[in-house]
Amino acid sequence: MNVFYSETHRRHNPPFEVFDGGVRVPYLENPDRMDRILRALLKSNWAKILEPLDFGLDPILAVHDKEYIDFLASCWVKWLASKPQDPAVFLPATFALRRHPQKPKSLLGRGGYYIMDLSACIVEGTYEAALTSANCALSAADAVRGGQLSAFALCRPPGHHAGRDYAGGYCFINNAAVAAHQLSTYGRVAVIDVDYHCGNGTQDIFYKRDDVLTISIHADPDFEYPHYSGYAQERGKDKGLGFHRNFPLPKGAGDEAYLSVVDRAVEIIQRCKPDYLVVSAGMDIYADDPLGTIKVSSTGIRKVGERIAALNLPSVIVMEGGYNNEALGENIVSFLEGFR
Ligand code: OKP
Ligand code: ZN
Repeated sequence: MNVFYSETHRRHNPPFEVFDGGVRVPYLENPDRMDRILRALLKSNWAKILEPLDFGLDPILAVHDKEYIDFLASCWVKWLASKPQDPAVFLPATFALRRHPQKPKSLLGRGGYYIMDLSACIVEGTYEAALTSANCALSAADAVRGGQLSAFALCRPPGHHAGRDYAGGYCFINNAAVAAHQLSTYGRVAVIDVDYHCGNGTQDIFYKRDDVLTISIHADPDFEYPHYSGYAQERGKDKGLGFHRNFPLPKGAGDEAYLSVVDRAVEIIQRCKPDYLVVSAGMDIYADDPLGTIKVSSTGIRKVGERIAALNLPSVIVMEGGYNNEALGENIVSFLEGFR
């Protein structure tokens, strides 16, 4: 299986994120995650690691707002120029309520407009890393478009929380959405998101579209991040009505509960008869994940991969979350086994 990966992700390495209550903790979405995954892939003997191609900004601007991307591109230089007391990371301390339409021009005003939370820290290399991450997804889409049955985009930073014009939850550019939109120019696409957290950005981006079916299985947002989307009654809008599904799960859901929801999602995808599949593969459903509360075992993760792979669709698998670094490599390799 072709795996698209670049070392550029290392340029995005924030020294901390801020948890509830204002506590600074070491950044969970760290470069070591990729090292663990690479090590496991190399051991597997079937992964072919390739550099992504550069697809330029057009496919990114097809799903993201131009002013938002400009903000990501210019944020760091403006932040340093503003002579902040602690320049370590750019993080706003105010957040816009989008029901008010104002978009201020100041850097911190824009930050609070475009950033959803205190885990989407911007540092010097964030933009470059996010662009390269999206290029990994586009390269995988290109491989699948070119006739490969599957390809893995080893993306970092992840993407599924990023919407058309916002960053959040370690995500800046929505890699899966960029790939899905690209593939939608050739046929119908389904996106299945098995990250522990709701893929709110992907949901938002395709919410009014009937050519990209989106499904997310995740912890109930009533208690879990991202809190404001991912409820079962959200099913798309206008022409897109019926083309989005959420499957919220309670704390403690195990293999059996999780797999039965995967089966339902697989049926919905089959009924839609897509030409391509994009999988947002977050491994934080794992029982011992430090952010997760649902309890899928490593064997369960393998079965999730197998059941999705059984759709037998040309598939782009995109790396999302997963924070138990010890187990991350083996979990994603087990997940991918079904697809090769
Ligand atoms: C990204 B991905 C809550 C802190 C939440 C953001 C989590 C982002 C997860 N106490 N921090 O979906 O794995
Ligand atoms: Zn997650």
